[in-house]
Amino acid sequence: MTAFKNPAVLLSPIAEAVREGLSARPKRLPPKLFYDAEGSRLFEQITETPEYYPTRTERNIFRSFVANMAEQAGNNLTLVELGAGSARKTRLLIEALLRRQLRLDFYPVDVSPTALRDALTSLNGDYPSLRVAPIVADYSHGLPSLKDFPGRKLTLFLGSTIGNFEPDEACQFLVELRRSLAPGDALLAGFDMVKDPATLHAAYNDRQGVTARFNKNLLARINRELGGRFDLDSFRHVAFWNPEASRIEMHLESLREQTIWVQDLGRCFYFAHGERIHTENSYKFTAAAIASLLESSGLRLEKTWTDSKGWFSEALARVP
Ligand code: SAH
Ligand code: AVI
Repeated sequence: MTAFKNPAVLLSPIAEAVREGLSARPKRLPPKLFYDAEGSRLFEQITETPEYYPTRTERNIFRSFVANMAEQAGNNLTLVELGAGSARKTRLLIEALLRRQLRLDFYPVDVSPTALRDALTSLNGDYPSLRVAPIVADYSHGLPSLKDFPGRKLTLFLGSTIGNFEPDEACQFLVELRRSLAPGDALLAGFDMVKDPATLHAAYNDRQGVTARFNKNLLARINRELGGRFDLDSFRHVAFWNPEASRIEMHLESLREQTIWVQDLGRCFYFAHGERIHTENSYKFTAAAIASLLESSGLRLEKTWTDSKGWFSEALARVP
């Protein structure tokens, strides 16, 4: 009998998504592919640009209301954070919870090991009664079974990352989240609000070009991981507000007609001059849209907090 051996070279986990997305019409790539080590680094840099207001605004909401948020969330909580990234803002909530309970377990979940390493290094050691247990996982492929984690859960989904789902996917995701939690558990989610188009446009077209580099890193990642031959200078970053769909759209536009070879996929992809790859939607919300999304997912909206300009909102919802 011939013994079966696993092949020594595994195809990168992004291969199927890239093959499928670049074969689609119009071409698309899922935004979760942004976050390799370089993408996570660039995202952190975006949050520091003067134009990208969401992170700063959400942090200010936390600074103003975190004690009230912690009180509303409940007692003796276990903290889970989806798409935690470097978890910088989460510190404020961790400190507020640790003022109310003796110890805290924190499970940051992220597809990016680099981001989680960052979270772990920045938190560990600072809080003796905090235990951090990072989980590398893709939350769009089934959530970790949160019911198995001890205690009453507070799940965080910050930064308006929920806005990177299509509306039906966001609802489905929340239904799945509700089912993976127990009655009485809570969700604290951040939502970026609809605002004047110039502010929205600037946030995704920063003057230093960090968002453009973040977007183009998708092509660089295909080059690194799949032996792609993309010339980054022959694509341009395109981001605009689509008022009908209430979303910012990001695309990469081919500046000439070209055919790109991707070694590990064993094929090339044709681009017409001006053809775009749709790389991200970032939906923006109204108070009514937040209430309707949470309620149609079977969650009970308890309280919202916002900044003085109404640019960003934090919503606490509970599993009935
Ligand atoms: N919550 C942080 C980071 C937001 S950036 C903040 O508010 O600043 C979005 C984060 O979600 C990234 O760290 C990215 O790696 C992660 N992410 C995106 N799609 C994901 C997926 N499908 N599964 C798990 N993590 C994902
Ligand atoms: C993570 N997510 C909510 C960000 C957003 O604003 O949609 C990702 C991002 N894309 C471009 N800039 C930031």
